[in-house]
Amino acid sequence: MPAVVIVGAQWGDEGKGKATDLLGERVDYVVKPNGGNNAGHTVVVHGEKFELKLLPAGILSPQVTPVIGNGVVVNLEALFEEIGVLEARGVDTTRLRVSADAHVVAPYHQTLDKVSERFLGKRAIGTTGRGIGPAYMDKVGRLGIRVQDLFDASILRQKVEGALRQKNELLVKLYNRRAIDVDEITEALLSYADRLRPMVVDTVELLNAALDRDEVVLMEGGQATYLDVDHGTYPFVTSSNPTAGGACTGSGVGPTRIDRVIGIVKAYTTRVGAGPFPTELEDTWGEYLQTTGGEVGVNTGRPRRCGWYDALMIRHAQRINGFTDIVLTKLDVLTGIEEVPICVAYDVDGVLHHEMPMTQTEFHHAVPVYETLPGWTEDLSACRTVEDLPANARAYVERLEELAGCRISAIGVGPDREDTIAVH
Ligand code: 2SA
Ligand code: GDP
Ligand code: MG
Repeated sequence: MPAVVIVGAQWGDEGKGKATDLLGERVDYVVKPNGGNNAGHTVVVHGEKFELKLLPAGILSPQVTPVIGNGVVVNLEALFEEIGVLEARGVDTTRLRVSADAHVVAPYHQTLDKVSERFLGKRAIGTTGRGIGPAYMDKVGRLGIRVQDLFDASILRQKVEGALRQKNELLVKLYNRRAIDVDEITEALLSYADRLRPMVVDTVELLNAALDRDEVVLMEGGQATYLDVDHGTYPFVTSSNPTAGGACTGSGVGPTRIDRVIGIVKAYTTRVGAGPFPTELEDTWGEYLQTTGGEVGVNTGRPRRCGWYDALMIRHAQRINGFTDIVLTKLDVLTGIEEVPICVAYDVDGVLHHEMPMTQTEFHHAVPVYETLPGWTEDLSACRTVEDLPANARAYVERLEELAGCRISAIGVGPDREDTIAVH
């Protein structure tokens, strides 16, 4: 079996971590192709809760080799902290492999993330403050520091000097901050070199050789489709490509080797940070979904904004990513709601849209048009087949499948690995 890609279809936190962990039993490599420690997954294994940020969810499956791909931006302090926490809980992390081409998030990236958000005022993106945007800006601007640079002290110093020349101008003159010292940063980065060395390999070769041996490589996109810098709700996006195409560039696995793209779709919608959100509920229903769904950011502890399911977004995500199938998560959270609304169109200044509008202005003005389906009151957590689901829950799933134009191959009915229905 070949390469499989997992993509979030909404604004993140759809349950990608659980889906990856679930598939982990049948895969050999789990690759993180984009993002950094702005991600956050909660994975529950036999009742034990693990919170992962930078590490791919595959780290929890002993037979899986977890890989940090070239498209990731790595905060080394965060990496070793996370490794330390997992090791203390008995998880073996020695299988971890890191691409020599991945970029490093330096302390000044975090400083710049925070000051630039403050500078934006009301127009702030609501970033995670982890320095992700500035690290990707340096990558594209050819001022980045790569993991391999840590193994050549003189090159590293030159690169840090080059990056700081520009940044110190910005920090001192524009943001009224003190200049950052080249030696201090160089030494700080070099202090990780020895620990990092054994993990660093040519991951492109590693992954393609595994595929040549018919091993299974799972690529797990961080964040989600509508946080994609190209396809998301720009500028309220992250600075990488979490969509299926980004999994190829972020791992060095060619598109012809991928034969399954799984869209992870929550049975309702959530978003952390600023930006438009047509089906957002700013009433007691919003609070209900937030509380019942436990919708709090893993990484920053921010409460997630909540709203009803948006069928236009999922159909558009299906186009961008070419999903072969969808994993629907958190269906159990909707239990007890008498009538479940599904957004099937937008009213944009009096004009009805049945597909995602072309411009951001229209999306900002979109007022959801709902159809409602009868709800269910039965507890879903023990359901293991589609037939176990109450008829109304089944009808809701079937309607979502129809609106998405894509097969739903699994349904989440609880946070644990076991709380899943495989659809045959
Ligand atoms: P950034 O920090 O530059 O990537 O922020 C830019 C936007 O991307 C959003 N973003 C996220 N949205 C949902 N979940 C994310 N990760 C954490 C999690 C969230 C947390 O998985 O639980 O703990 O807050 C994530 N990472 C980035 C962010 O909110 C901005 O809108
Ligand atoms: P990710 O960023 O996409 O991996 O998602 P997060 O881990 O940030 O958020 C998803 C949350 O939903 C986590 O707390 C999961 O444990 C939980 N979860 C995943 N699938 C289900 C499900 O089917 N039902 C319920 N109730 N919780 C789920
Ligand atoms: Mg998350």
